[in-house]
Amino acid sequence: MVATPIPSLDLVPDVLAGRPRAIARLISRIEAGPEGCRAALAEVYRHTGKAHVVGITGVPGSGKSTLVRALALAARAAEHKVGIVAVDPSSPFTGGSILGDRIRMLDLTGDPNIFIRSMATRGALGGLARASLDAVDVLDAAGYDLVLIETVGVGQDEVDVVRAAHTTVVVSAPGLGDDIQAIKAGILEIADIHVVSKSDRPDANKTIAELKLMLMLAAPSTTSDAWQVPVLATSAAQREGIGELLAMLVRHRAMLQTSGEWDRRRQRIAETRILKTAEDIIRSRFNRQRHQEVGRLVGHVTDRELDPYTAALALLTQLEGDSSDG
Ligand SMILES: Nc1nc2c(ncn2[C@@H]2O[C@H](COP(=O)(O)OP(=O)(O)OP(=O)(O)O)[C@@H](O)[C@H]2O)c(=O)[nH]1
Ligand SMILES: [Mg+2]
Repeated sequence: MVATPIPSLDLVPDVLAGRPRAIARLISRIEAGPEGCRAALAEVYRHTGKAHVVGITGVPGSGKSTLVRALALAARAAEHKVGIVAVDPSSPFTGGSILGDRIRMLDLTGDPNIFIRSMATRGALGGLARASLDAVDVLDAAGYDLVLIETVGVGQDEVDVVRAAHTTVVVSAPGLGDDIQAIKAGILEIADIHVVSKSDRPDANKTIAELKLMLMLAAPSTTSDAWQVPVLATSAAQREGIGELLAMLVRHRAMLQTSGEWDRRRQRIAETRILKTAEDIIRSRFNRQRHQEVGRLVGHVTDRELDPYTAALALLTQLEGDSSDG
């Protein structure tokens, strides 16, 4: 007999009490797939909505992980409980720094008021956005009042994840090429706060000037009456600008709340959550279905008895009929 694992729902009281082991376990189950923990997640969700969720994005190597770590330490010193969800890119092109991230983040562990989790994909397509945002829920419900999500600013899924935050920070860095990388990545306009990291480097001033110029040119879409998107210079290496960034996050949250934008963002986030979860359910149903149904259709399409379009519709019709679980 194999020992039966604790049902996910039974982990929830310990999660709500902020016990790191239970939090880590529940997040591992979320990563493995939502099937076994839907009741637990529903219960967790009822206890969310208290944390300030901050998305931190930027191109690979822009200094996000280092910044997140410095920011977490500063927030910790200011009596915050800080949760960190680092979204490991599933793309084989950007997977190289994962180990480095884990090493750099090591010195934060052991502090019960900082919880760090790197989300890994299961090698399956998609699902990372859903799992990451579910993990944010767990940390929120567990009492982490500041939750930082690090994602690389490449790929729709990653961008959707940071947009499911109350405040979005876009990190640019000197020394990564001539252009402002955020423009190329298409993430310039999602920023509530711009950070130019590695300000200890001599070429940082050029990056700051270029970014400010770009923002001026783009002014109508990037500023509102209530909020002028600031450009902050930080150096995680020299511990400079980190306190200012933390203060700016607090200011942004206050602005959201006084302007009414907070509620609009919460609605936008709720919408993203529904859509990402639905996508995930459809994708996993589809993948299951594929194995059962697609083999039969492959034969017909190979033999030219069916065209791919008709076969695809047949597959989808079959999928719709199988909507009892997921
Ligand atoms: N000079 C200087 N270098 C920094 C600073 N912060 C980060 N770096 C360096 O920049 C490189 C990338 O830093 P990371 O924090 O891993 O960047 P990242 O954006 O998380 O990278 P990915 O996760 O791969 O996208 C590392 O070699 C860091 O040592 C800083 O404040 N000053
Ligand atoms: Mg990183």
